[in-house]
Amino acid sequence: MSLADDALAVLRENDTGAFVKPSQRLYPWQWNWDSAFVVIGLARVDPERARLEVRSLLKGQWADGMVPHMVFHPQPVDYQPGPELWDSARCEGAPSVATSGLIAPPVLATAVRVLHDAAPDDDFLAEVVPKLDAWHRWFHRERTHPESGLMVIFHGWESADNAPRFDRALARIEVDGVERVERTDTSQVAADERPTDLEYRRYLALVHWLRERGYRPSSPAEAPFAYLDLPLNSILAVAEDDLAVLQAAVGADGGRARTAAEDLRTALASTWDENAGAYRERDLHGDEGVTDTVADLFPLYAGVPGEREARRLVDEHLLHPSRFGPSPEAPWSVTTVAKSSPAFAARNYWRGPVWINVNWFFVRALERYGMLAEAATLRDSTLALVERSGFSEYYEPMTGEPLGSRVFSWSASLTLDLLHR
Ligand code: 9WN
Repeated sequence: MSLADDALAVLRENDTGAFVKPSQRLYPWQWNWDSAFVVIGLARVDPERARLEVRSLLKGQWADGMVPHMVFHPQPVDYQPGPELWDSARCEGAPSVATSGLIAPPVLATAVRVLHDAAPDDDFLAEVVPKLDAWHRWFHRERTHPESGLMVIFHGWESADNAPRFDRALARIEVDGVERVERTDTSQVAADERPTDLEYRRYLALVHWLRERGYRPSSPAEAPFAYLDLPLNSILAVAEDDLAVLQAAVGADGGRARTAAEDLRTALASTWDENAGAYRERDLHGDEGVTDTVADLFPLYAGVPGEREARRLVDEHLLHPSRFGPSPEAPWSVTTVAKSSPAFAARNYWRGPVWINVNWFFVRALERYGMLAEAATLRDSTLALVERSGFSEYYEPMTGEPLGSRVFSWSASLTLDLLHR
């Protein structure tokens, strides 16, 4: 069987009929950006199935436009914390299917654009474009930090869970009252590859706080965790570009989305740190700074840097052997934390390992800047990694060893896309 056949077999295996689970047992519900990545992989091989994936995710859309990070389509599965944690039925405007109350980086409009380019379907587009527009409007209404113009996240689960850039913000979260933590993940994956129990207690304390407010804090100042996350903002900028193209395809006005994308790029550009040659994130209750995580490089995906800044980001960070790039001791890149950072942990989740979706974002980023040789090298090494270690959730950068879930949908799905590039 070819790599493409193997990848497709993973998606078939994880398919519940209505949605593709991120992985069979570790993640048995529908997750937002996972499904968007699935759509990207299926766009060329099974567009009809890809359309169903989009429709299933949009069943979780709230009346105010939010498309939550998890949708709990009824099915008998063992996963904690499950729908009871969120209790979405109590919230005004929640859909009939149970969902979480948080969001994920909004990849869906980009996925629908890939699908539309591969297999246009006007009726489908007319159905989903207004929903995507409502979702994007939700961001600007509910999550704008007025001073910077960037979107705020209220939980690490809205971006990269236990990335070291959130450590200080999370350390401030009181965990009183969250004594027992029910979690199924560590019965399936080695505990040292996952967030710690203390981190989980903080995640749950934050969910409890948000749930009491219907997941709508009155302001970022009030929220215990409020963070200007560069990946989410960069992904939204690209999604707005893609939405504008889709709107043009259905004869709708793409003006709002185009302006929003430009405004986000301007806001992202102002976080550039000339000394570091990278972008700065901001914890709204703490410091701002370059975090030594791959987040600092994400504006490249959205086309924010000029040629000179882009070259610095790539040469001094993305591909630099002591930073995020390949080196003789650690040939597998892109690491999620710089290898020169004291926080780098080769096996732990978002604290160092290589993730296929991160590589996919940077292949696109390099292509966007015309750095085609660099893009091809990263693409080829990413495909070599899955060829050697399977469609794992993440990988050890020194050995390429598979970590986390071993049959992970977005790794399979984005492999299908990378094979086409
Ligand atoms: C919590 C499903 C999801 C991804 C996230 C990833 C992880 C869950 C977890 O798995 O999050 O939502 O258990 O940590 O961080 O990006 O969508 O694959």
